[in-house]
Amino acid sequence: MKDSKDKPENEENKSKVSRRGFLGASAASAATIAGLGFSGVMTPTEFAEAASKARANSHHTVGPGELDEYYGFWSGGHSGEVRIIGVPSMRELMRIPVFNIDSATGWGLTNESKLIKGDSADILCGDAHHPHMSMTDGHYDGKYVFINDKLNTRVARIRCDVMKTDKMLTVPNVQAIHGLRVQKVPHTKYVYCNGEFRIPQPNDGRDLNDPTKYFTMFNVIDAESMEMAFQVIVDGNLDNTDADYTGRFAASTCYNSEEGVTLAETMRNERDWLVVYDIHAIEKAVKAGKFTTIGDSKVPVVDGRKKAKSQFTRYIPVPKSPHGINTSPDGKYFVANGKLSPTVTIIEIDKLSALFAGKIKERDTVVGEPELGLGPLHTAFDGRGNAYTTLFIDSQIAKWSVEDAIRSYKGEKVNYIKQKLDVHYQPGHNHTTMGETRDADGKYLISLCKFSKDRFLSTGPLKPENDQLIDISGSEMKLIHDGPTFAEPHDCMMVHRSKVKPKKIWTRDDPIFAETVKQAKKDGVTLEGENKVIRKGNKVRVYMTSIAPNFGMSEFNVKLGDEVTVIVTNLDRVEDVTHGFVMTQHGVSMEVGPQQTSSITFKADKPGVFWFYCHWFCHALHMEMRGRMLVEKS
Ligand code: RUQ
Ligand code: CUA
Repeated sequence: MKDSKDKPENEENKSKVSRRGFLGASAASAATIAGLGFSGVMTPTEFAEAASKARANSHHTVGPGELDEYYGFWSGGHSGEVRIIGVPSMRELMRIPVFNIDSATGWGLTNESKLIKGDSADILCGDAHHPHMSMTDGHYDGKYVFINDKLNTRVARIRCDVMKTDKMLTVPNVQAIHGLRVQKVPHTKYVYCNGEFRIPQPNDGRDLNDPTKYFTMFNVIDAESMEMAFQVIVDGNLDNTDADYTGRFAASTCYNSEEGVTLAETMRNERDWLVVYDIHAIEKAVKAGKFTTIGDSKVPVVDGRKKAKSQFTRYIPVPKSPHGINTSPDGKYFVANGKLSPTVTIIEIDKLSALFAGKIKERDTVVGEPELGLGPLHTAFDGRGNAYTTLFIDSQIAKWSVEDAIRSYKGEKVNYIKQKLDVHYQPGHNHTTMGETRDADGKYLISLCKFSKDRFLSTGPLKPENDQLIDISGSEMKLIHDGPTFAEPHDCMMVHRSKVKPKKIWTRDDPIFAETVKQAKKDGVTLEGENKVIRKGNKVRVYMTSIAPNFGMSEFNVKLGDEVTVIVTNLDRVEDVTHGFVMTQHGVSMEVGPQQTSSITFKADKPGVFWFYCHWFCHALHMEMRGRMLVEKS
């Protein structure tokens, strides 16, 4: 490439020069191509052929019809959903609507989904951040993925056998659930999640302008029942959280130790905290009835504030507005990421019992504080002793050795930084394959970059984010894929495909539609074959079956003003033959998978003929899969 200074400063040029890493990338592909035996100058066609050969030879390529090695569960951020991404192909395999509404599946519209959403059924948006899978003895067990909704203070659960949301809980007495992780050992009995914002308690109009009375809490949810187990009052604002590998401790990063309300107020202190919770001590107190409650809520609350001097918490000072907290897969360390400090803080988990016993001081648990670069946000591990920390401001990932950082803290002269890799741009979370479990396998690292700037064709003022895939299997990190994504993958987790076993078709006794089946029984309808209209006053229930390419009913009559519920049971047993049911002009749309029952309720608010049809392409006669609703004037 010619020196850009020789050329006029046109747009094209400017953008090339601004693309940091461009030269590096060209050099790398040139080297690969050279390895294929080309020499001298290539024609553009030769170059393209060589480049595609180089791609095909790479072991990261997943060809058409081949399967990925990992399931990735991606947060959809303020789109409110969760996405399943195949790794390493980075193909989007599925979207799981959670806190959003979804036109294709009818999530948020069907009776089954409204029942699952419960008290928040009429909330149509959400801000999903942290998807994490349940574990048994520190290994992923393929059962559930949990995810928070910061916006409406909810936690949802996805059942991995059907890849659908099956539970949702609004967490009481707190505002904005942010960090979320699961208990790793002995199994995921609890989901841990942080209430971020401090509010009056109860938040019923009292103490509006007296922030000294505000507080927030650490929240513990029973993973199986998805009901609150207990809450812990804390100082400051909780950010992220993680759990240890003994089952006894969890920890949250905590900023705003100043307990200020404005930005300037919250930035004064040089150090904030890592709050460590002794889950066993809290469980014991709750069992013994030593707790309070807030307002109308019955959830047990214990006081873990500093001034309470309890056995429930310890506050370890760490610099400065720490953000991510990550447990190393060997179970030895918590790593708190400094955000406004160029450091991360390594805390030895083995020392926590002594801290809780009062034998050592808070800072005595700190065994390392390596300086990595500007804006450290999150750290991931490869299971070989290396850590990878995102540097938001530097737009880099720093690879460093945990043990070397600890030796350096003791005064030895060692260079703990192994490599810094440019990413594009401003990374937030990063994650390694299996890296949050004992099975960290050090194959791939994902950098979830908040800005893509010039990496893709422009999509106007709103640009995609950029999820970059990095090969970490060798001694150096290698960037291998740019992946544009819609708002906003905060966080993800990658689990080996051997751990996840989805069903091929629904089973008729699935709890997701159990209530609908119960109602049918009350109505005396056999869902597996009967087509019937049942009227009670102005409430009409229309039961119909579907087998490609027919609905069990080609027409039904209702009266103007009726409340109509359509219940469709898909009798097909063939994998991948999903039907849909939509009613024209009524905002009615839902998925009906093989052997699934789905139902939806709407008002027949205009007289006339309305065609319903199947909107999920199912058969050569899919277009013909339809019928009429006749709405009589009265
Ligand atoms: S946070 S960019 Cu919502 Cu997970 Cu760190
Ligand atoms: Cu059934 Cu399309």
